[in-house]
Amino acid sequence: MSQKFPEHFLWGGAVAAHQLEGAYREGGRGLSTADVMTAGSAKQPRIITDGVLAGYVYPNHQGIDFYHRYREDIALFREMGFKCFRTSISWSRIFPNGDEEEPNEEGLQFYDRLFDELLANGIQPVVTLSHFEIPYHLVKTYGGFRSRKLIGFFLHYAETVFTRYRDKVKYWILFNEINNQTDTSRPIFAFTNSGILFEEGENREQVVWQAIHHELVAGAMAVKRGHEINPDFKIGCMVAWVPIYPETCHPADMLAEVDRMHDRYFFTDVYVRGHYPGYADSMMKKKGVFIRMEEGDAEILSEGTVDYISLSYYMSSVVSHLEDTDSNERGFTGSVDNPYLKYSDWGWAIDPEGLRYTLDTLTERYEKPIFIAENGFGAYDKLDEKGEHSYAVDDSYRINYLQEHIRAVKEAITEDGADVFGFTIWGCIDVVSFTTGELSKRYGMIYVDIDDAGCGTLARSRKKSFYWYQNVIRTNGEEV
Ligand code: BGP
Repeated sequence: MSQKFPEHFLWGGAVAAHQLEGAYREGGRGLSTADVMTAGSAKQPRIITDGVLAGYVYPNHQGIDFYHRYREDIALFREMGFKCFRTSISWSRIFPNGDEEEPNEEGLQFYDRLFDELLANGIQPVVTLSHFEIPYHLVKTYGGFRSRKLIGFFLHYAETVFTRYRDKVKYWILFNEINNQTDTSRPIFAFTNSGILFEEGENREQVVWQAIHHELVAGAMAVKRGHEINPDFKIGCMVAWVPIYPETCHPADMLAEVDRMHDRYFFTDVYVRGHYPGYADSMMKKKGVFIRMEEGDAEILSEGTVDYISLSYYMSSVVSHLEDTDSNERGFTGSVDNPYLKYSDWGWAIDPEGLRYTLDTLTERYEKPIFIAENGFGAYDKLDEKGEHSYAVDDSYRINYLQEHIRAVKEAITEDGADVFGFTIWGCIDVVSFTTGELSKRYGMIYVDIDDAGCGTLARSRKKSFYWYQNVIRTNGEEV
């Protein structure tokens, strides 16, 4: 087994349209779910307002103005040596309301320009169809994916962009972190995953899991249609992978871990194997859920299995059969402390071995190619005002985090036989944080001069990690 990363390993960076494009009302774009979420913080959850209201700060409206500055940013990605760049298409740029027949040509032209610029710089686009933003009209008129009608709207959108970019984009991702919404205690997840606003007193589990079924069907139909449009397409599912450890070796903790992991494995089981897993019935019963399936859904799932698994990895978490906590201090609701790990300022466990464990367990379960669509370290970066260095920020802490995680990926590949074909650092340029709406929760190797109130010059500057990652890519992971 080679001791190296594969020769054409796709090193790169990842972002999402709503977290950096800005220009939220330009080019014919319609309102999306991302546009009605206010700024928040590590302690203050974001508010979902009914439309865009005066007196609130909506950080996604401006993002970092990538819509107008993408050429400058792509030049910086090229300088780092990116082989690929993961972003998403803003669905409401293509279908402003989401239920139109005809697409918005201006929106299609923006992504033509963006993908052309990437390809001209030797960078492969990796494109997510739905990354936490659904046309707001679909939320207000149909209730988002709680309505089965969204399957048709999503498929029409997918067909449109698959056809338009069939010769520019090879790698596609369906729904970003489709599993987040299983945590129904945090409404932001159902809203951004499925465009669902919970109603007073309704059974949230029932609503969410029915929407999940619609998304699984829509995703499988999109995979099948995508392969008809271009047989070379590689289309993947995407799950937020937070491996769960049992708090002790008590057998009940182990069973609690198996139970909690079903909220992750369920998605890859369906998307990779093409059918609901054996534990689905008892899992749904325990949640008080009854999935309404239609004639033909089972076939659709079996005919639309994905080409690869993509995932985000930031942290691991711990479950105990004793603790019925619903605190999400540890990043994920119901997690308890791991005394062997350190935590970020946002309570996310720092666990590079957890990434190797994740890649190993997914490989052993599916033997499918894996793309690491997100891994990164959010931190309050400090500008080096004295200008003593060639870089604007000394983010050695981010380099350390990424070094350890890239080494874990290398071990999974070279020691454990994992077939990982790409790694994109989340927030390769500072963007709007999804969970908090902060710009000050920075992930980038590129610093952007903008603060949480949206004030700043938007000037870009290189951090220390910019030069570190440039060398990692240059040596194909030999020097990490
Ligand atoms: C994942 C999302 C990304 C990004 C990332 C970092 O959940 O897929 O869109 O937001 O987390 O999280 P945050 O931005 O909340 O710090």
